[in-house]
Amino acid sequence: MQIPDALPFPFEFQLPRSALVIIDMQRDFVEPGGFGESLGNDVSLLRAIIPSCQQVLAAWREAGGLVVHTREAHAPDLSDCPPAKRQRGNPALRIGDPGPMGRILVAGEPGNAIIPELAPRPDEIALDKPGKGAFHATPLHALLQQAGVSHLVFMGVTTEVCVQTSMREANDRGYECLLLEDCTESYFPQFKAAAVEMLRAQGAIVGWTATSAQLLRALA
Ligand code: TIU
Repeated sequence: MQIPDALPFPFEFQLPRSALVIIDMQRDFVEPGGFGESLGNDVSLLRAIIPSCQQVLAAWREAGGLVVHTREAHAPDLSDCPPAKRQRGNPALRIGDPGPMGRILVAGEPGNAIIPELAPRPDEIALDKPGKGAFHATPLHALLQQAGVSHLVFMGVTTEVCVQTSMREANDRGYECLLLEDCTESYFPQFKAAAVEMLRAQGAIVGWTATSAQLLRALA
């Protein structure tokens, strides 16, 4: 398969060796009352990508591709949350504090769940990750290696934080990475624009970008 109009040049992939990686589309970031809003952000911006993410997820499932969902989530005793991460800045709510949707960024709490629109199926990989990147302190690399995956298609939030970190981690581990531009969003549009440009700069130094329509054409 090929996305001929991917940037900065065509992206070639084989579905059996590819995975769709959906980063942190969880209530904490996408719905009011969660961690994202506690950092002072307008979460409505992020909700705008849900329909295009749903379309891609449906097409990827239909084609039989591997799907990975991640959640930024900590153990209830916060043993996997470095004090530096918990204490940084002056947020209204810190990781582990009780919020309107349960404890902020704690595994198993209502706010930590992936939004119902993109809920994982039982046969899909759903990973809790304590870091911004999906490879830090998770079995993701081992699971992908076991499945023979070499190419990753990314969606999710936020573009310049968890998505970009995960793509850089993946790139350093030898994966060919593609970001779907209209399936990722930031609380800061200028940060999204900059992240998209820098990832594909210098001859795809981190990876490629494409639109969901371009990927859907390749899958059709
Ligand atoms: N998932 C993710 O991006 N976590 C963040 O903390 N993002 C922010 O933009 N804060």
